[in-house]
Amino acid sequence: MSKISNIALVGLTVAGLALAGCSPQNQNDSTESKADATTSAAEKSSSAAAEDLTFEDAVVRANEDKDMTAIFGTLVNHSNADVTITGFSTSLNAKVNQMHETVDGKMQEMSSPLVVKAGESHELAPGGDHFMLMKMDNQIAPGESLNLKVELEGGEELDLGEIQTRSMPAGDEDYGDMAGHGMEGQDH
Ligand SMILES: [Cu+2]
Repeated sequence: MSKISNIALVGLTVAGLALAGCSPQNQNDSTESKADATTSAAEKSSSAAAEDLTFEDAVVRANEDKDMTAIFGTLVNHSNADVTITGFSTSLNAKVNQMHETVDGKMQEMSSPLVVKAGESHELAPGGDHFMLMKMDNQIAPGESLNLKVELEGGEELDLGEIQTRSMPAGDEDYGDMAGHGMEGQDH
């Protein structure tokens, strides 16, 4: 007796699952629903990517001479896959945007893309790695902000949002050497 009721219960459960699994598929039979499903899938994947990488404690160094400034903060990879950053751009439209590393106290362009390992973070700080902006059209004053986008390996662009400008003490970074380095190979 109990064996029969168990089988009946299993049969009901399977029927219930099959019904649940079927209903979205039935909607996809109409062309309109299919387009909706495709759109929401695309939105879902792009918003997931945006949440994978965040930029914490981000700050732009205020600079009044328009020659150069830098962006600092902590890149945090929330995903379980490495994120490779190959470049960046900002709403400030600097003529030169470079990812810099500091070697022996001197800034230079990174020799390889910046990899933020899965589940880890990477700090951009004065005296260390940073995003360098050079030859800006406009100065940026404290309190102003810019929008930062990073380019990922494979060509995808990720919007990291608005970053506030702040006055930061000079001297924690060797801008003097950088001025020479940054202008190398450029008409100036
Ligand atoms: Cu630099």
